[in-house]
Amino acid sequence: MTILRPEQERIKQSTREFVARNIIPRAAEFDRSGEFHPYLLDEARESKIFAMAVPKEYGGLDYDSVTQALVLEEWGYGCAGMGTTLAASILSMDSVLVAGTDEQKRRYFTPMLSARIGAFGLTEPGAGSDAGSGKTTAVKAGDDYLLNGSKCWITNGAVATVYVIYALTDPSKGVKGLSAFIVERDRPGFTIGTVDHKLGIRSSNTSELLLKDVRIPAANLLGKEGDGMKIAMKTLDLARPAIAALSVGLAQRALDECVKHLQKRFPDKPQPGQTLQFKLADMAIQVEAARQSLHHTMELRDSGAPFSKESAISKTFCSDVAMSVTAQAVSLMGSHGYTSELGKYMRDSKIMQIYEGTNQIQRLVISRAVLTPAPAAVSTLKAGE
Ligand code: COS
Repeated sequence: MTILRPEQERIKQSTREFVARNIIPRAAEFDRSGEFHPYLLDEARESKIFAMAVPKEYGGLDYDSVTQALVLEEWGYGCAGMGTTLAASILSMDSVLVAGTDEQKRRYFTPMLSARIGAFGLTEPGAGSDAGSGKTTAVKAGDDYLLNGSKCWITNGAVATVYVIYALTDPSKGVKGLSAFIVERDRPGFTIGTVDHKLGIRSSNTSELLLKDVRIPAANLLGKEGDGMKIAMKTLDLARPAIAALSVGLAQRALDECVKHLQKRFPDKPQPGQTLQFKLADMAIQVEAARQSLHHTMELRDSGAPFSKESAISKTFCSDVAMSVTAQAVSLMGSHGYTSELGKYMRDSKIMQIYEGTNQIQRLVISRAVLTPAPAAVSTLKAGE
């Protein structure tokens, strides 16, 4: 178990209270409706939690990485859909942290201080796992760029205020012609396409983005033309542990609900049979090992050491644990499991193995690191580098 500092303990406790008050009571209803509810943003405004990754100099909470993991675990415990809204907004901010100038950071982060959210637009119909093969273009037009194309499966797509959009400034160079841009929601020509209906995380929004001659100033380019793939990869290194944190929350919730159910069902039998005891123990081992893998990655991240491999390991391990523990919880509870909230945890867990890079892609990243240990996988890119 990670020994938390008093400040981390306090934040964990206050987040737990926030989640118990505002998230858990509405989770089933939002899951049923399958829609994002702005209610959450209203409730979160005062706490500034959507700015927990924003550095102090831009007015944010500037939480260290372990503390961010603690918060996201609690949100995942309450509702992984609402947790996804928070995690995806931070994902988009990570691109700006990686490559933004001071002015761009101020502009992008300010809305987060009042619980506005961002979205990260990399994926396209023909560019999912193969992130570098998108078709969206950004053509220079005087002092501006004109963006054309589409993005799909974008978390927060229809509900964000600001976006980081990846587009080709030089299609002839392939992945080396990819660039990253800040795009504000109210730019003419920027519209929302299909809103996806999902198996899980149904309280989060996932949408298609359509860009038709969207004009943005050159000042919205992050880094230099052609930096896009590197910015995206560094962003994903930073962001993948957030999925690990939601996964740990999901797995812990399923375990707790299982225990609660057993204690309620057999009130005169404080100890279930040994078969069940061993199953619960195995679930607890998985949850705790997953949490430790995540905290280790977060400590590395804050130390400035390379953490690309560990980021992929914790994302893969924690999401596999979430899938396994939530499915075991349903099995252990039988019909009760299948008809209760446990079903939601299992549905919510599946996406953890898919988004922000499928677990197959993570295994590719991990195996490359194992086969060719890098001297120093860079984790930050200075503006203009
Ligand atoms: N940090 C910094 N730079 C990185 C990097 C990292 N972690 N990983 C790769 N790069 C750089 C490489 O160094 C290379 O640049 P150079 O050619 O200048 O050396 C460039 O990025 C391309 O890397 P690579 O050749 O490894 O790219 P591949 O096409 O082989 O793809 C994978 C790499 C598959 C790992 C990548 O496409 C990927 O992560 N896909 C999943 C995308 C994803 O997670 N999507 C989810 C979106 S959010 S829901």
